[in-house]
Amino acid sequence: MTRRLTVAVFLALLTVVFATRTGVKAQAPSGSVEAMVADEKGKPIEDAVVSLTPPGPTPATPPSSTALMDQHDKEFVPYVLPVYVGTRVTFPNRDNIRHHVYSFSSAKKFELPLYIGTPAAPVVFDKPGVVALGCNIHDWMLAYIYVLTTPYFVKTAADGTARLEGLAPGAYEARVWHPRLRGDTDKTGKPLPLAAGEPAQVGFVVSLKSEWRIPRKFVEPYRGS
Ligand SMILES: [Cu+2]
Repeated sequence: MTRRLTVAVFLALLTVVFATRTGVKAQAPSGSVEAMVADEKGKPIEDAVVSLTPPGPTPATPPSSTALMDQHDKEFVPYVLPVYVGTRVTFPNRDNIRHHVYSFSSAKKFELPLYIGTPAAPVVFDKPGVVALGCNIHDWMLAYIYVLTTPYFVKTAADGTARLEGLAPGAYEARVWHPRLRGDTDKTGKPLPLAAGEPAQVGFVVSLKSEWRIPRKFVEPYRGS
């Protein structure tokens, strides 16, 4: 083979390799899911977490980004924060009074003693499960961090819907969780085959326990700060 021919063959091969790589990247097939969560009467349920367990292993590395659980106007924001196991969460206090955040939940027992501003170190949620948050000063403050074993999840909006995009096609299993879910999340599992193109649709009809929270209006006049 002449030198010129060798170079030509090499260049041609390189082009093929590049084209294939670029093509794969540009056309990587990805699937999406449209979820809907409602109660038995068809009323949409907000703050439900729909999660998808992939057919293969989930990424082992914890996410590098830090999630936020704010305290604003003496409430936790958001009310429900779903995170992938290993996620760091910071608890910035946007109020000009002190909060004392704690949890007694077995998935993460911790406390951030009275503070203003952002605590120096985030809290790492390294065990799956439900972590109920409270504040020692303001009894009505309540929120949940839901620690998942899959990075594929989404929270429903006020209309009960949620959309998850950019998933590799495959045979997933979908589940739903809500702080007041009656029953076990594991029993809500249903197969969800995902193909590229048209979004897959999944619906959950769930029953919620009635809510009991310490009414803020009765407590606040006496313990306002
Ligand atoms: Cu507080």
